[in-house]
Amino acid sequence: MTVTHDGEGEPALPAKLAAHPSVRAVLSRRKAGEDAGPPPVLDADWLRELCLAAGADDVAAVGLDHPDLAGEREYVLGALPGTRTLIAMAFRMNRDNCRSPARSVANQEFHQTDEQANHAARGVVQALQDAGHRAINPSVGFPQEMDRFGTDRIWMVAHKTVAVAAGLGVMGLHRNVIHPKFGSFVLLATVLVDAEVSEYGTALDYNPCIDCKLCVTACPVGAIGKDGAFDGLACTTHNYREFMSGFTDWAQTVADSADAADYRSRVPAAESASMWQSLSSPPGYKSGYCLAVCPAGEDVLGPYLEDRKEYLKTVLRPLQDKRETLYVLPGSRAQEYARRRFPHKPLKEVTGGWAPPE
Ligand code: B12
Ligand code: SF4
Repeated sequence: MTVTHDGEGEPALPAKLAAHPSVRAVLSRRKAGEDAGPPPVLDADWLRELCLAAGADDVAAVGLDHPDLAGEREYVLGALPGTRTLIAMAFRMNRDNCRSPARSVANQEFHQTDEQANHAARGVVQALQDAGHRAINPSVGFPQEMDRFGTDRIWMVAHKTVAVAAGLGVMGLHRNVIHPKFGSFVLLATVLVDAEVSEYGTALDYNPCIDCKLCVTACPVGAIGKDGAFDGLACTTHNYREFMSGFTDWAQTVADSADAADYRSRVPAAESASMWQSLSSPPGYKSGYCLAVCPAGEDVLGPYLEDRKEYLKTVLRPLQDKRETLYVLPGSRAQEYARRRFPHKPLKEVTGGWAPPE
C-alpha cells in the first residue's frame, strides 16, 4: 500500500484515500488556513448571545466536573463522550395557558414550549458544530431511552439538576426549578459540548419559592408534602395516565376485556377518545396543577401580592373545582387523600404505575 505525506504536518494517508476529491478539498482548506479548528475555550458572551438568538429566555453554563453533577456524568458521557460543559437554557411558558382548567389549552402550551426549546437547542448545537465542536441536545421531554424503562432512568440528562448547578434557578417545594424572574413557568433544555466556557454560572443565593404551599393544596392526588416530600408514584399514576406507564395499564385492560361491550364497561368513551388523542398527538398531562398555581418569580408574583383571595379564587379554585377523573393505585395514600379532599372528582383504580408489570 502506497502512503503519501504532504511534508507539512498532515498525517500520512493511504494513496487511494489521499487522492479522493473530498480528502483533497479538506487538506487544501487546511493548508489555506481556512480550517483552523475550534477555539479551545468558548467565549461566554458569544455563547449567551447564540442561545438567546436561538430562542432561549435565559442561559448559563456549568462544567461537567461540578460536584452536584456527579450523578449525571455517566449518562452524559454515554451520550456524548468528551463532554466538558453543559449549557442550561430556560424557555418561558405563557402562564394563563398553563393555568387553564381546559387541559387541551394547558397541554398545547407545554407541547409548544417543548418544541420551541428542542428547536432552539438544536440550533445551538448546529452553530457549535459549525464552529468545530462536538455537541448534542438531548430531548427536552420525549423521546427518552425507553429500552431502559423499569431498569434504569430513561432520561439522558436531568435538566433540573443542571439548571440549578448553572444558577438558572432553584427547586421549589413542588420539585420544579423556579427561575427568579419567570418563576415556575419555564421548561428547561441542556446542550452538551466538548469544550470549556470562559465563565460558568454560579448557584443562586436564595430560593425564589415563597413557601406559600399552594402547590400542596392544588395537587389532586396529594403528591407534594408540606415538608417538600414528593410522592412520584402518585404523580405519575395520575398525571402520566396517557404516557408510557398509564398506557401499559390501558393496553392490559384491552387485552383482558372479553369483548367490545366488556371493554366499554371498563373504559368509558371519553377515556378511549382521550387515549387516542394522546397516541396521535403529543400525550396529554392530566394535571401539572402544582406548577400552574405557583405565584413565585418577580414577573409572576404581582397579582398574588395585590390580592391573595382573588388569586386563590381565579387561579387555584377553578383547578380544585374541576370535575375530572383521578387515577390512583388501589390502597395508596393518594387514593385516600383524593377521596377525602376532592370528593367531587371521580376516582379510578388503575395498575401499572411507573415500572412495567412483572
Ligand atoms: C421524570 C420526570 C418527571 C416525573 C418525576 C418528576 C420528578 N420530580 O423527578 C413525573 C412524571 C412525576 C414528572 C411530572 C412533571 N414534570 Co417532569 N420530568 C421528568 C424528567 C424526565 C426527569 C426529572 C428528574 O431529573 N428527576 C430526578 C431528579 C433530578 O429530580 P428530583 O426532583 O430531585 O427527584 C425526584 C424524583 O426522583 C422523584 N421520585 C421519587 N420517587 C419516585 C417514583 C417515581 C415512580 C417517579 C416517576 C419519580 C419519583 O422524587 C424526587 C424528589 O423528591 C425531566 C426531563 C429531564 N430530562 O430532565 C422532566 C421535567 C423535570 N418535568 C417537567 C415538568 C414541567 C413536569 C410537570 C409539570 C408536567 C406537567 N405538565 O404536568 C410535572 C410536575 C410534577 C412535579 N411536581 O415534579 C420539567 C420541569 C421544568 C422546571 N421548571 O423545573 C422538566 C425539567 C422537563 C423540561 N425539560 O422542562 N416529571
Ligand atoms: S406554589 Fe408556593 S410553595 Fe409551591 S413551589 Fe410555588 S412558591 Fe413554593
